[in-house]
Amino acid sequence: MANRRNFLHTSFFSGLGLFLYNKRFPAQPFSAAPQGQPVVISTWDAGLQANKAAWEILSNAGEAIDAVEKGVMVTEASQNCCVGLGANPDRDGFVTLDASIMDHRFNCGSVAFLERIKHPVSVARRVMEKTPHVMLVGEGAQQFAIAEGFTLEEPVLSPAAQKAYENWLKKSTYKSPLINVENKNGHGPFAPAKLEDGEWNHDTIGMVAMDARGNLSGSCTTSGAGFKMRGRVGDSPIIGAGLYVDNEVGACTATGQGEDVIRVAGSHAVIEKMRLGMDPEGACKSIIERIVKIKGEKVKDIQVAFLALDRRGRVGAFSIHPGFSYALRKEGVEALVKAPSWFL
Ligand code: SD4
Repeated sequence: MANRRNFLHTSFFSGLGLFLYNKRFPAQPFSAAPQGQPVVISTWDAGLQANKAAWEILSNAGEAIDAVEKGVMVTEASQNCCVGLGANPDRDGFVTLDASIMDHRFNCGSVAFLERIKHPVSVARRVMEKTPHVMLVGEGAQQFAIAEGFTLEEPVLSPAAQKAYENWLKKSTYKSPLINVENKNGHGPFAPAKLEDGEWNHDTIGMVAMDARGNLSGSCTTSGAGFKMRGRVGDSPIIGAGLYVDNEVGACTATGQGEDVIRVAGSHAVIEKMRLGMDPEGACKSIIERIVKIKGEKVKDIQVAFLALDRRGRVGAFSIHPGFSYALRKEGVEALVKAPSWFL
């Protein structure tokens, strides 16, 4: 039973505990960036539409975590491009989806090899918010989604994905396809001409944003590399590879050949460069150079791009090959920006 002496004893030590706790974990461990200037960036042309949805939230004093979820949901629901249930299938014809999300407090969630769910990014958010885990995969992720009220849907390939798959089946060459590279006619990633020839293979949206409070968040969602082996998982759902957020420093997302992003823990590596003082473009460039060095001759066969935002609201990107563009939205600006690249 508690008596006064015990109470004093307890309160003294719990007071001391609080003091020590506060010393070790300062009251504001997640310091905010300059306030009032929201910004959102996302990969590829599809980012323009996605940014619109994100901007609705950011420009109304909403939170970055809501913006990056709602933003990429637009792309997931779209039948016109290559993310979500209408996207390129694996080599056996199954659409399998990967997604991740991360907020300004190192909370993160992801799903991989998820089938028949329209909005994998929202399942990733539920993993983050409702489970003690970071990542759920395959059947388990699907079971969790159903338990959370998501409904199972049959994938309906977009006409472009259907055609690309049929073309691919003619040769069925199983090697990692060259992805996300501008074709010689200068078509962008969603140009039908490129999709129709079955070579084009772009399947991801990554988004990072800062809200009016100066908090950062990010999301990434994909059907992965088209015509991949069944069960293959790329960088997009791997925290630190396809996505990373550190509110003290910045946020980064990746697109392109996932295996080569994972190899260097790409998005985390970019953040660490920014922590050392590099601006976002310089940091993205330096990790692209690391990949170029690792890959040697083979670098001509892969595309990787990083897109980053720092806590001051500066943005930057860099890719291996030309052709990577990102969508930018902030007060008074709505643009598709062509990123610099290692090959000219
Ligand atoms: C993956 N990084 O699964 C993704 C693919 C991608 O545009 O970005 N496609 O490897």
